[in-house]
Amino acid sequence: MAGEPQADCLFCKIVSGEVPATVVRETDTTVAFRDINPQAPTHILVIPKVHYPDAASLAMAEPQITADILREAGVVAAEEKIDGTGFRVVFNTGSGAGQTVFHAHAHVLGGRGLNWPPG
Ligand code: DGP
Repeated sequence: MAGEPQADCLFCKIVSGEVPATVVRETDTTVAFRDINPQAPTHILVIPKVHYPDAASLAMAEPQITADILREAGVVAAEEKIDGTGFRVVFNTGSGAGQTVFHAHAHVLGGRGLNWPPG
């Protein structure tokens, strides 16, 4: 059923605690944890507890949880003190855009200069 945990999903296992992660924040609907392969001094992933394969499908089904993720991205950025200099929120969507884990997630990146356009 849509939104249900998937047995083969890494981020569902982080939500359940089966796979450990460095969790920095948790709400009723979201978990935020440090990326295992950071691309910036601060690199945190904010994910919904429900399973959708990407941000677009999450937004169609669960607009409030999508908003929760954006709110949490801002809260995490403030807690990490990267909001003053600027930070980036990225939803890689599809393998051609670099998505490797097919459970919706926002990357929150900051703590260094961030070029535009991204690679
Ligand atoms: P993406 O490529 O947009 O699908 O981002 C997936 C991110 O997930 C990538 O930056 C690395 C991160 N990642 C992969 N496996 C793990 C893990 O086991 N733990 C943590 N904390 N992050 C992971």
